[in-house]
Amino acid sequence: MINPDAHGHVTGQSVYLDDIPEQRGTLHALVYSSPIAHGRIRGLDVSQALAVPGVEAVLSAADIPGENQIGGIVPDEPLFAEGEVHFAGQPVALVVARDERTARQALAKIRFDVEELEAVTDPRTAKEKGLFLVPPMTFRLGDPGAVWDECAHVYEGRTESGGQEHLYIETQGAYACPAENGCLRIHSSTQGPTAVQKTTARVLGLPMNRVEVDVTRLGGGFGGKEDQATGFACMAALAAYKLERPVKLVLHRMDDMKMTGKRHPYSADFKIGLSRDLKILAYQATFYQNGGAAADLSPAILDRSLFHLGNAYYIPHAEVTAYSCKTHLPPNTAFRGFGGPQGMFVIEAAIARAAHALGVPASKIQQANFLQEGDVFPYGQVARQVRIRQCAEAAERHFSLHRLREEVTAYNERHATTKKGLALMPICFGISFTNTSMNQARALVHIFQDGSVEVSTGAIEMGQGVNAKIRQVVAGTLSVGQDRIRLATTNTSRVANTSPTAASSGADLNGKAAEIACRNLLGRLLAVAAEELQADPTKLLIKDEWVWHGDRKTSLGWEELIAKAMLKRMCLTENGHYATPVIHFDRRSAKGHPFAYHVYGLAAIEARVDCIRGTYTFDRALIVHDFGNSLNPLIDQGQVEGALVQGMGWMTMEEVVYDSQGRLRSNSLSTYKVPDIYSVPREVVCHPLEVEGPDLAVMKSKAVGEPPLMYGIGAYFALQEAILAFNPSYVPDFEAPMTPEKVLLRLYGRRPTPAS
Ligand code: MTE
Ligand code: LUZ
Ligand code: MOS
Repeated sequence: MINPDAHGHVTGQSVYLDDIPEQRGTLHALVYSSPIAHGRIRGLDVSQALAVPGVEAVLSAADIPGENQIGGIVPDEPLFAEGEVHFAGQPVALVVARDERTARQALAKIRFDVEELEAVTDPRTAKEKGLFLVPPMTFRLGDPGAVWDECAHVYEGRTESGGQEHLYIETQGAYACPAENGCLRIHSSTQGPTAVQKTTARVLGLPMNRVEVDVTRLGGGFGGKEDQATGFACMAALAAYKLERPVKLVLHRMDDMKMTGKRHPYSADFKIGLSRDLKILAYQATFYQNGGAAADLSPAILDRSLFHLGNAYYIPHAEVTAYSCKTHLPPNTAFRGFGGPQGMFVIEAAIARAAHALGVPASKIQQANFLQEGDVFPYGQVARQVRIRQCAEAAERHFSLHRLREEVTAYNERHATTKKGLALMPICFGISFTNTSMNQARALVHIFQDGSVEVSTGAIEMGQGVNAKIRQVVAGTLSVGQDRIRLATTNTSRVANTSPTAASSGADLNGKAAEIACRNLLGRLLAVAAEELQADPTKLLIKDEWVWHGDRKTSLGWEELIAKAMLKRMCLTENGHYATPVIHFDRRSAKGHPFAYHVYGLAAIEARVDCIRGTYTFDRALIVHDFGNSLNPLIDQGQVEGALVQGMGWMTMEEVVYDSQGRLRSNSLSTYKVPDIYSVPREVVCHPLEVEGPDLAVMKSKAVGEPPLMYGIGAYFALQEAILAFNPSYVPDFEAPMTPEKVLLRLYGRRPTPAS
């Protein structure tokens, strides 16, 4: 189960986009982007830039032979600004030169004349002005309006959750090379090679068959390259196509931070009603999504926030409306969790609000409302194989949560200036693209004459280990050694019409497709073996590279079998196609069965606050996670750890700041703080829940990429508990991230800031 990438990563031999050997004559491109957030373009003068020796071209909207349009869901995003600019960092032109230094010199000589217009950066302001990316969406179950009177307790409140920079180690980039007959070959650091192919074809006015996209691996994506890699690939392709030269475009870190969208900040209002015995009877909320200047993936992210409005709880009467607000910020985009975390933060805040008012631990309300078998989600799907209670029981068993709580209380009694807080964070995350049509994949498997195997799928390796998992699936299905199997690059000419590697479903969809291809190959190979051995094919099987007849080993080994199949002119190549069965969803009624299954888990997060400084550390993250039958426990453990810390970063320290004119102030790593080794909880323990996984997960191994990010939400509430232990007059508020500055203010006041 060794990750095939491990050796290359450790020795530095793994090839990322910027490591691809350059063809002779390669040109380098840099993006000129808008310095202001909103304005009318009066003129673009590139003559001085063009005059710099070594500059080959400066391209802008007027140079586009096809459509100046890259919007994936809604056609509302130009590749290069035309008429107006809508965010600071919006691409206006592309400088192409013999090297990057020359391009940078020329960039400074571009004269861009814009008349500045008012910028809207706040989603509630956008809503008041009627600025939306798409119409609002509502999910409704029962009728909360009719049951408020029956509730023993009703609380209202407001939440804010902030943006998050993806900070993939490899920045956005592409390398486009002209090929014969007006074709292009593009290397792109993208999660969605088909989107790159399709959009490049649209921008250049070419059929898709003239554009080939190839991806070896990404140095991280985290959702930031699901959609936003496309524009940069189109720019490199445009230049390569126009100049008939290879063109490379790789963003510098600060340019990447400035030009690309991030996790969507959400503002929300909630109202929650509980019965005397702490059952949530009703929940109503309004979400204001800060979408930025173009739709990008915002509509799908908005939907996923609604799908996760109730997290792991059953709420009989729920109604949430979500607005996708258009602001003059870079278009916000997919980020691990895809709107789910934003929706879940609101229900957790509502529970914390109620718990504080009632003087009970939040965990009591959480546990009283866990989903049970057969409960219905607000979107109509009936919950099956519900695991949240089992996770909570296992957590109690492994970690003695009761004793932990007593220890925290005892610690707080003994310590005057440091205080601990403990919070539980249950998760329930739906697996499948909520747009049903995207849940399909293909795999192309070649068995070569010597018995070695090459596998191509639509999956993108971005550090999450999808290639290792697919290799295991193929090795397991064919029952041959893993060292016989090689994963090819992801290439649109080998596997076409792919969905992006996203929604945590890369291994499920592509792994299932590979499994289908291998089963078909196996059937044909066993027919060959049956003929060769004069045996009944239904009695034959391949085990550890050998043909077996029942439990008797035959004389036929893998390599000989392949050679025989070749002689008999049998096809040693197979294309597997998988489309997730069962799922469907009707957006108009907002009902259906959108998810193949759900992933469950529970984390206990323990924080320790220095009440003099407002600084904090996390002492423990104790997790029970539902992996199903994990294909690769080491990789999955890594996914849990990485996602946990990424989620904690979002909730506690990563602060995306734009000024009132829509310019990014947190534009480098000196002003944007991400988790480092000291931010990681001192003790991270993750026990797998020991239950069988579902059939719709690849080899019953559940998707793992995104769900554990939401454990990080517990960090916010753990800090809140610690603050309350020091300052009982603090009224819990919900304005993430809970930075040390905010902690300090809350340690010494009832109401931390006038704004909240
Ligand atoms: N892990 C690493 N190391 N790097 C990444 O970019 N992306 C995450 C997750 N884990 C990511 C990662 C996101 S946002 C998703 S959707 C999944 O991986 C995608 O891969 P999968 O579908 O194969 O799980
Ligand atoms: N992308 C998408 C996603 O297009 N649809 C989804 O449902 C989704 N979910 C998570 C991450 N990316
Ligand atoms: Mo992940 S946000 O689905 O790329």
